[in-house]
Amino acid sequence: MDAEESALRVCPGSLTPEPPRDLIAQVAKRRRSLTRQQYLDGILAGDRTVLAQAITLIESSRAADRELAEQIIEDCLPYSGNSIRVGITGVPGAGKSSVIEALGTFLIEEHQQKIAVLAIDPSSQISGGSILGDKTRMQTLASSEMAFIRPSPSRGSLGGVAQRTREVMLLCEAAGYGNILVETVGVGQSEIAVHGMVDFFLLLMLAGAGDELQGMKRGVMEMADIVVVNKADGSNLMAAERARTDAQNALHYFPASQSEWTPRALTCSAQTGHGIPELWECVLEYTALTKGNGWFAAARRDQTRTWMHEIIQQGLRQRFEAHPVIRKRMESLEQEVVEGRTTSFRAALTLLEIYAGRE
Ligand SMILES: Nc1nc2c(ncn2[C@@H]2O[C@H](COP(=O)(O)OP(=O)(O)O)[C@@H](O)[C@H]2O)c(=O)[nH]1
Ligand SMILES: [Mg+2]
Repeated sequence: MDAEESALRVCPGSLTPEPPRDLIAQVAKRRRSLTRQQYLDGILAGDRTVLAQAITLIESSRAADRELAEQIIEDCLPYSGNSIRVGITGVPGAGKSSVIEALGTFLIEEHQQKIAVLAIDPSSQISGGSILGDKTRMQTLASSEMAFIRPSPSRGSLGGVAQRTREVMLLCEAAGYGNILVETVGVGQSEIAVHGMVDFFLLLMLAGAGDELQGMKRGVMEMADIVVVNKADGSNLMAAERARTDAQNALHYFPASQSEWTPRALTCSAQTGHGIPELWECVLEYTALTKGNGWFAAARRDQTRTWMHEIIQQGLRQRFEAHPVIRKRMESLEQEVVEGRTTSFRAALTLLEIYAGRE
């Protein structure tokens, strides 16, 4: 029994009258956390347990965890970037998780490549996470040594969740995952967040599910490098092919991308595996083209610049909202605005001046 264990086994009736609670907590904590170097070594060795622990630090709201997380990210940075980052969007039920399962299994079995699956799901804050749904859809991947699946953090704003996912992506790359798939639900801003962190963006659609609902009209299609109509199997085969032709026609209306890539429409079935190799072939073709013409690297540089500005904005907002005087004045000024005693502009300016220390 070592010193730590004996500390944990202090029992009533011993010389210590009270169980040393803080000592127990400290010991428990020390057992969990590794040193900065141990984290880096573990991640570089591809240790999934260490990787998962590091991600927990990234997602933690404790200042000390955050600080260690920043250090780990910094240490991993020189080893990151060597991957293909693919974003997958589509309405709930389109089959994103199933396609990821099929694609991931294909990559592992046919190409012996490692794959990491991350998710951004703002709705998980309400539903408590889509973890279960996803894990049951990804059974083969979940049990494979070559795959790492991490569901969406269930706390924080979309901006915060997106930032964490970007950081997680870097750690996964350092851990040797050459293929990163980021799944997002087809609602609102999350697609834009995912588009801003991946190299290749895939829109998964269903035949006959209503184009409007599926993002044709919401500009999501304009972001897509590939549109894939899923569930092209059984009696749905013809309908899927028609939907593919429609999507292909719709893609023609968008202006040519600077990447020189012409977006395509395909069909696939996560169930039969139809179209999965072709889908991946498309990703590889895109990568070869854009690495050749410089777009791949330029887009990533752009993303890191935008990311920096987003972190600044988030930080400013947090500091502003946490400022004690602002908190005090916010409510009364809001009231004045609502009652028409002052303008929104004047009230906002007053708060900004207070924050800048000029009032
Ligand atoms: N017939 C058929 N069903 C599928 C296919 N892909 C997914 N599904 C089913 O569609 C439902 C939703 O799939 P899921 O992967 O959870 O969709 P997600 O919400 O987009 O992640 C599940 O019941 C799947 O079994 C497919 O290719 N063919
Ligand atoms: Mg899913």
